[in-house]
Amino acid sequence: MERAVNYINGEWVNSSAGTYTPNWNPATGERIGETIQSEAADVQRAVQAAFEAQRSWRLVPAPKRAEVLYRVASLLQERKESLARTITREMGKVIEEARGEVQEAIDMAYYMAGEGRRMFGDTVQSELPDKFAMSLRVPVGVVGLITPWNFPIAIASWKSLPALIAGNAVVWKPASETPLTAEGFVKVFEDAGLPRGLMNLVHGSGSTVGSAIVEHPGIAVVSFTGSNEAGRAINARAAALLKRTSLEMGGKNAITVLEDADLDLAVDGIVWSAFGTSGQRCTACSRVLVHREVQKRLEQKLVRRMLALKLGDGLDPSVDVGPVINRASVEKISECVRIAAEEGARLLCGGSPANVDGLAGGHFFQPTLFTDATPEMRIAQEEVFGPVVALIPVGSMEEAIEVNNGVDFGLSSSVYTSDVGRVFRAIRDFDTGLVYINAGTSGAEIHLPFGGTKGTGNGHRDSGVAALDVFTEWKSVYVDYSGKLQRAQIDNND
Ligand code: UN1
Repeated sequence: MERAVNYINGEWVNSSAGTYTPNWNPATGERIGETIQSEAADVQRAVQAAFEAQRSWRLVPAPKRAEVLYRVASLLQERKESLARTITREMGKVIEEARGEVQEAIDMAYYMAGEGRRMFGDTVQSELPDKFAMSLRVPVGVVGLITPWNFPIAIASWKSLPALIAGNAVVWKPASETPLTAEGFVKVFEDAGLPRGLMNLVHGSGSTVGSAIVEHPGIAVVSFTGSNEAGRAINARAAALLKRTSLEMGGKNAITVLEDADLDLAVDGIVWSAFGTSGQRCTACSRVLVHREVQKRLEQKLVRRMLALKLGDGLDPSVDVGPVINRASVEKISECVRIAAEEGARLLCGGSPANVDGLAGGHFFQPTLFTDATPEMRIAQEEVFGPVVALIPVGSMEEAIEVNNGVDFGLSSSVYTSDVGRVFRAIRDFDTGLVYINAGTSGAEIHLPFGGTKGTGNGHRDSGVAALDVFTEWKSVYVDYSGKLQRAQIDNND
């Protein structure tokens, strides 16, 4: 049995509580191992170590910090297969997607290593003669990262790598469902020679460890991806402490399929975005806004494709859709389906928990399709986080834009059309942080900012160069070489 412990100041250590919780494989129901549960005192130790380590790390030139990140990238590459298998065992996504997720972290490591030789500031003209003005990025100090189980390595990489290249130290609380994946990720930093104390891992619950991270005065910034309730609570508490937070939360992402769309291409995009990772992505498509003229044809094509999807253990390469994370998730999805039917959406496919031969202990849900949903139904408004999609008929591009934007979230949207004018209208009018044209709602690339509007977040972005904005402060510098007192905003000839 594998036991996951904390990593503080370069050492694998037990917590002060010394209690453990079990960790399960969602495809088989088997117990994988157990995870140490920590307390505020463990967070305190991690922050202390991070604080000490950051004092030297901030003085290391960023191109030198980058050398560690290049080694992180190549070790991730070497360990890609074993890390991917750990992801699949712990959270269930199919192995091909798990490999893709590790690739995201590899890409992020190379990208942020490259940032070590840029990290641009600005030199600007002073309004006074013989005076030089510039602005530069400086690290914030110690950052707290709280990450989810659905992308246990990719999301951790979006946050930790920009934090480190910018000269910060990290205290990380990974999701309780994916402790061994977190351990594997941290071992990469250890083996890459990251100085001790810069990357600290503290396992435990959100209410204990997460809260301690948010509360700790030594943590300057908290970057969180996860549920809306947790994100809002973090935001409220951090605001009272004048602490910066970067929050990425839910989505209710729609794919619009207009009457001039390539329907087969649209079906490919819907199936990938709605059922990839069993719908457990914040970028998952859970609404399809279909033009009435093509509704019937799209329904038929979708159902045909969905019935061919194979459910099972993600480690089996012939499986298309893995389990959902746990029993409670199966129950929550069942409840969403029940409410959708009660509110009048018409079930076309799936709709129930699934049994997979030989995997009696697994948590599976059939890929599920509703049609004739209306925009105000709960199935069209609330995030499901499972393999469920609702078709909403629309009569025009204008109506699609309105419905697309008529939800509390603003992460991702997509349109399938062959009309270039509609393409640019979608780019202009979809009010989401990500917009896709003739592609599904998922599949963001790491060198572009990732995040959303409205209830999805609080205006910050993960990944892309925008991530540096989360983990740095701007310092504005003026060098006066005139040899006399020059006063800005005042006429110095007076
Ligand atoms: C998430 O679901 O939290 O764009 C992240 C995508 C992936 C990342 C998803 N690259 O779907």
